[in-house]
Amino acid sequence: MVSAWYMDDSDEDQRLDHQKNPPQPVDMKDLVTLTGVLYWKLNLDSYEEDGVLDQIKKDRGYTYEDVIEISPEKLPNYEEKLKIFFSEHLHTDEEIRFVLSGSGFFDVRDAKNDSWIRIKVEAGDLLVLPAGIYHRFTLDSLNYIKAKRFFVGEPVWTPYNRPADEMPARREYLSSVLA
Ligand code: KMT
Repeated sequence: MVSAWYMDDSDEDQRLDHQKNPPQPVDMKDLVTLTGVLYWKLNLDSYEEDGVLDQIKKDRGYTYEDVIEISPEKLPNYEEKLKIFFSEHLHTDEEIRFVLSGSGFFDVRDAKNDSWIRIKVEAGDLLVLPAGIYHRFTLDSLNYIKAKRFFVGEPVWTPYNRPADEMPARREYLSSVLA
């Protein structure tokens, strides 16, 4: 099950949970209001036939898909890629990930107060990060994730590292979440 919490400020290993003391959980219902992030839990045994994923793809116009597998053995330039994933950035399009196995953390900024919210994803979790949201990704201490990636049309993976406050995607994101 996906869960989310406000992160502590420690510089310890990015793969640790980084819960505050005491923990400050974020309800998934509140996550959409605070950040615009969307979340579905899919059934891994039936998602190919049960129509739930097909409907989401249809509703949101996802026409492209591939699979990314991240582990020291599977991903070329693993260390370099992980550094890029964990640098705070935004994209001009949604980032859509459906976790098939393994786990990891998507960190997103609370749009109002700029605090980090850590979202733990596991197998069956489908997450949509809106265009223009500042975010980053890390593996957890299990060091493995496999996920489907979706896109509307030809994929553009370009990250724009923070600061990117003047980009239209950023401005549009803020005005939709803070409205
Ligand atoms: C990205 O763009 O940050 C990634 O593709 C890494 C996360 S995929 C589980």
